[in-house]
Amino acid sequence: MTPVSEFSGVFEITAASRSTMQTFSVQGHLTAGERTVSLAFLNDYGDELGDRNILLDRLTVRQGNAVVYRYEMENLDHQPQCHHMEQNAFHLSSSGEGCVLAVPVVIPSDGTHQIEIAAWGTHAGDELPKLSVVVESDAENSAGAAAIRNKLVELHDKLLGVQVTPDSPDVEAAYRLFVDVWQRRYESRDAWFGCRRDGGDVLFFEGILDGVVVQHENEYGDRWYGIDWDRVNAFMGGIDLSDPSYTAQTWVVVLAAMMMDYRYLYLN
Ligand SMILES: [Ca+2]
Ligand SMILES: [Ca+2]
Repeated sequence: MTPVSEFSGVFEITAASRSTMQTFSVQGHLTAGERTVSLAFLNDYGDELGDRNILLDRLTVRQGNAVVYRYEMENLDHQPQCHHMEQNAFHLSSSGEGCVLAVPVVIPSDGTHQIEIAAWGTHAGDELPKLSVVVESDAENSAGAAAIRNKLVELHDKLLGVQVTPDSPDVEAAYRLFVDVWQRRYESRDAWFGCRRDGGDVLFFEGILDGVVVQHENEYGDRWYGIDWDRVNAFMGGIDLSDPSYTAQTWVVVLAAMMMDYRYLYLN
């Protein structure tokens, strides 16, 4: 859930050719105006036997039985590092953060809408290609904004011991921080952000993975500590670290800010 998300879905694509193309749909309430459908390929993979990719043919918006908007995906203007056009489709070949596609859609009138994506994939490895579809509006009135405010109300109760409402000043301030952090992360999506485990913080895995800090000793009796990278890499390889909408990283910052609040530090 991001500050702008309305409704969403994640789909596994079994179709492996244009002739067996599938249609995936999400449905929810939208108000009139220009909205965005954000599409992400969650699990790129490749080996000597093949390459996992997603091919997006078209996006259709329906209101009831009427088609109110249609977009051919090959017309999408996008940075070329993670795609090319093929078979009248947008060939999404990698899962990097910069590869999340923002497709503009025009919603003519308020009401329940169905967003349909016609797609197929190329298969490799032991998972099917996964497509994330998020319909987005704005950070003021979206369903995502309301859900984040409700979660902040709950956190104020749990962490700070205060009773607040979704529109009280405390929640407003925390929500503004959430939006600022999320926006900044979103705008810097192509930049590389390292993490502490690569910087040699030997206590990074404390409480997460036991015994990964190993003591070494040379023939002169000098001792030093290192990390058992085989175990660490096996552990990290089993974790899904994808955060295509940047919400996990944003919550980390917002939670850290709340835990520096005097009411968390001194009153509980
Ligand atoms: Ca097409
Ligand atoms: Ca690929």
